[in-house]
Amino acid sequence: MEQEILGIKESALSELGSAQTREELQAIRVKYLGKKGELTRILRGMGGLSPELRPKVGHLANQVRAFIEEELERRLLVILEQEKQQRLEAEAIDVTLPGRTMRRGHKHPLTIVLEEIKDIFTAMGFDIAEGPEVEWDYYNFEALNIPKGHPARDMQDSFYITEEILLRTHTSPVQIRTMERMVPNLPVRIIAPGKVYRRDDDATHSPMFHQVEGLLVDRHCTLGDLKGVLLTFARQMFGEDREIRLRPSFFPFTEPSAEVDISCFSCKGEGCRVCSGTGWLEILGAGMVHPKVLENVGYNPEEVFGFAFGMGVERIALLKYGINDLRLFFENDIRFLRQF
Ligand code: 2U9
Repeated sequence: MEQEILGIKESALSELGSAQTREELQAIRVKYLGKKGELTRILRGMGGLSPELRPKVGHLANQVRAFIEEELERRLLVILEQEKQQRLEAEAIDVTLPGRTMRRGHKHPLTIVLEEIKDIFTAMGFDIAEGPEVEWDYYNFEALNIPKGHPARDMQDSFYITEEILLRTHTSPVQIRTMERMVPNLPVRIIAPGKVYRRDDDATHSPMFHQVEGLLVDRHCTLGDLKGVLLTFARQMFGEDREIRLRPSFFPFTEPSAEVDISCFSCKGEGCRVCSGTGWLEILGAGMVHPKVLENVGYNPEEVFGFAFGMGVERIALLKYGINDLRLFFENDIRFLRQF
């Protein structure tokens, strides 16, 4: 029996030596020390031994049991250490790998153009004025000499919140509000940049777009001053060799009114695809502020004169970058935006 116990010790020891996982260790524990394990079987069978042999064999069996338990514990520590090493190797950080470069963001093309426009006019002494995008019908239409029944007020053209409140269709109400605040102080010299809303949606119209409108009101102020300001703008924005021309037009809030063209920057006025062969590109509208508008805010139109102009930022950006569909500005396709 002693030989058998020593044999169990030997085979347990050799199995432990080759065990690689915690599961294998557990199987060994069950095989030798479990309820039906080999050593347990021997301890149970000791009843058949003579009283002289029993303590000796019992002592040996207990020694072997303790020995196997110790070896199991020792082997477990080795396996745990191996597992830890494997985990560390799997998660290892290779400090020699090149870093992942972070792509740097940049301004949206409309922001770039808007900031350029603002810079040009603030350099000429204009202040920047802002106002609400949800506006009273009075500020958006009535004060601007656009009476009830005017086609611009049609539900088809504007987004109405109530009968008296709508999304502003231009930034002109900002100029009305500014003049109301300033009267009788002069000069008023502001640009009003911002979002405006109209019921339009195609390749060259978006229901939301950006305008910059300008207004100068003073005691001495002529169409010549307007032309000088717009020529300065056209040259700084589209090149020093630009010319401008004014064509008669109509707006309810200016009189006289004009559409303003710049000489084509692509063909220098010769006529090409960009300017449809005309040599000119329409970039804004302008005029002398209508006497009714000056009167509405409390100036005396006999003593005070003003000029105003308005442009669509998207249109300026389309021309400047040679883009043919304004919806590209709002789709936020990174492949498009990345190019600016
Ligand atoms: C006040 C008085 C007059 C602003 C003006 C235009 C002409 C004009 C269009 C350009 C393209 C609108 O975005 S667009 O569709 N604007 O042609 N705007 S004069 O006149 C004003 C503004 C405020 C108190």
